[in-house]
Amino acid sequence: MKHFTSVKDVENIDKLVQDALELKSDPLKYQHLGTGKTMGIIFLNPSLRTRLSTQKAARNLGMDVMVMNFTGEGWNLETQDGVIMDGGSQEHIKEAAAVIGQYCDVIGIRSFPSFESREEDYNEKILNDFIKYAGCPVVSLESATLHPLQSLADIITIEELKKEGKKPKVVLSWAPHPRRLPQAVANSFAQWMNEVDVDLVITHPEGYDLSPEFVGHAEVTNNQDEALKDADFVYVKNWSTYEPYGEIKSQDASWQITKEKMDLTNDGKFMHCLPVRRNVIVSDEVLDSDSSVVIQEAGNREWSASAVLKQILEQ
Ligand code: AN0
Ligand code: CP
Repeated sequence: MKHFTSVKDVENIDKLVQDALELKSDPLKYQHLGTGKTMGIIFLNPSLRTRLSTQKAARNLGMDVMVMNFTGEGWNLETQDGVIMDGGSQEHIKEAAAVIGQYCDVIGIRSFPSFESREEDYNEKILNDFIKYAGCPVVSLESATLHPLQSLADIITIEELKKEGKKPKVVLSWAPHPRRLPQAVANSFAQWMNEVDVDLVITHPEGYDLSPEFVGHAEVTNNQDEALKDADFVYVKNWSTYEPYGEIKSQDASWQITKEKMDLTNDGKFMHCLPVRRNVIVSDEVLDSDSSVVIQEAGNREWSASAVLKQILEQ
């Protein structure tokens, strides 16, 4: 694997999941692969899980790690080409990415959408500029439109929990949130689920359709109760609208995941990437119950990052 920005960079998902599970059972087995190498982990936005799990994964593979928050610590980055830089930005992404590439063998970058233009966000300008100018492998730590390390951890979790001999029914459900959130986690989950052997249903209020390129062959319904019937996994996430771009059209509290909703499922597991707002997205009762697997899912972030970094280091 050269770069890791979406499921399209993965040659064989089963092999990647098997690598992750092998590393989970023997975390230091491939420590020799990264000895003498350095990973740079760059954040343009906040993070808990990605920041810690990626560092841990890189260290387990023998790499040295440098973490840098650009907000407040780095120079303000200019991302537009051909601009006169007489405003608030001190450094262009061309130099910044190239310089980081001088110190690193692998770079991880988190960069949320700006929501200024859908075209710009969906063109993944910042991620692609890092790939273009850094001159080393680049791993997305959540980009404007996708969060592949999260989706891989989600697949690992489903693999660990699915019932023997039954194709799992997986429901991706929208839930309300007071802030405008990216579509990245939902896009990415749908994109990966389209590539594995599950029945995928996506449910959201009217007006929240995701980009068709990520919905793929999923069944889509505006009836959440109908979607939840017999679900084995309930993957919950808020996102803002794709069309028109980046709006909050609904705060309908009836979409919150409660015990009554989980009772519609086939003893389904509640999944969420975290961070999650309690009693907005999901009730305490569900999040604190045995049906919630969010901690196992977050734990698997270490193994998704480990498997990806292993395959990059093996190149
Ligand atoms: C971010 C999002 O929705 O993309 C990060 C999730 C991993 N969530 C928030 O900003 C709350
Ligand atoms: N799920 C996830 O990516 O969490 P962080 O934003 O805390 O890294």
